[in-house]
Amino acid sequence: MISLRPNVRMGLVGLALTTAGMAASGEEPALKHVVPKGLLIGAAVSERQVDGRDAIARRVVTRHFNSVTPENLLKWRPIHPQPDEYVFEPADRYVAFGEDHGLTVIGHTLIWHPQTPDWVFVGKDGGRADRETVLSRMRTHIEAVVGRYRGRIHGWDVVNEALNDDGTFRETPWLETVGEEYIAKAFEYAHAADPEAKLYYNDYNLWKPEKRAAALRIVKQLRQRGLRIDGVGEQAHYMLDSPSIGEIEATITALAGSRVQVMITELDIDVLPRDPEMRGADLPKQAEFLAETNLYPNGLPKAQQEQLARRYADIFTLVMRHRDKLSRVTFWGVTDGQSWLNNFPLRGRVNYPLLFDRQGQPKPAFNAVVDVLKGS
Ligand code: 9MR
Repeated sequence: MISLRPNVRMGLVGLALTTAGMAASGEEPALKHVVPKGLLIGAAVSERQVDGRDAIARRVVTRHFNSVTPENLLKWRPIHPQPDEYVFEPADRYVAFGEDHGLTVIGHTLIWHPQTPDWVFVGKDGGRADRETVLSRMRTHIEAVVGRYRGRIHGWDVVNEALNDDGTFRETPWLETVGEEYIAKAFEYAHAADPEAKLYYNDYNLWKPEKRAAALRIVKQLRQRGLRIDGVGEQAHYMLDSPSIGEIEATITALAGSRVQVMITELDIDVLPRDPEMRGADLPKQAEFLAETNLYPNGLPKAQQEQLARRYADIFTLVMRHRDKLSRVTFWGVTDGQSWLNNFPLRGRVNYPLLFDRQGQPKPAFNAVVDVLKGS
């Protein structure tokens, strides 16, 4: 039974949804202790959290989660900015942090279109590099990064966001220079660099049937070539009212039907209006957009707080129903204050997409999730 009681720690909101008998915040149950056995529960972490500058979020991670994904520090640009330059220190600290706290360490991501430096695609003459050059750079990068953490990073998002929503291949420099085979090559090189590592394809909006079908074609084609693929991640950057639970459920069952591990890899719930075309820096009328959509600069009102809690409860009810098909649920961030959604599509909106508030305190949504996980 859900009841309302005043909670001083929820300062901005004033009231917290809580269940009868639930411990006060600070003594709340650890998520990792209430998830079903065999289901990993993770969070994307930043450099600041790993090295302790964001001590609040770091504490939340070590208390509540049993898996971590690096939000940015393993992407190509930060780790391999120049052909002969690798910056491994942040990633070394990330992997050691995961090991020190007994967390299942995930790698994100090897091949993506943003965050890849221009030099990867530039040839000797300054024009587009040819196919062989790009493939050789891809191989060198994957061997260096996957090889360095062999046996320590449990699974890799090998290719990220290769598809458009209509199921066609996204036109990226990878596709232009190598052709569709770039996906297979990335999986081949990753497997060679760490034969024990699990290998995943990761994308968003796989609840859209055309896109999901295309992701399943990727799985099938990799297998037809004898290549390893262990899982598919649905990122799950969701809204309060979309996609529907039915659409998410159809995604889980369809992916599981292809005998891959199904993972929810980047879960968050945007409570602010989105640009329907998902533009970022090129959004027109930015000042107006900011003024009209930054709806809750001083705290999330109670009604929306409850709506967020119900949305999370519905999602975790689904997770529980399909726990035999899901291997991991990872949130994209730890506390509301550091979520990427405060800066997307524009910097400076105040968003509330996660289970922990800006002080690292559990929100009503957290209590709702715990209720579902405990089966109450
Ligand atoms: O949250 C990440 C943000 O800090 C970065 O600026 C951005 C670009 O590298 O990537 C964000 O994470 C993305 C993830 O790597 C892939 N799926 C979408 C995520 C949100 O944009």
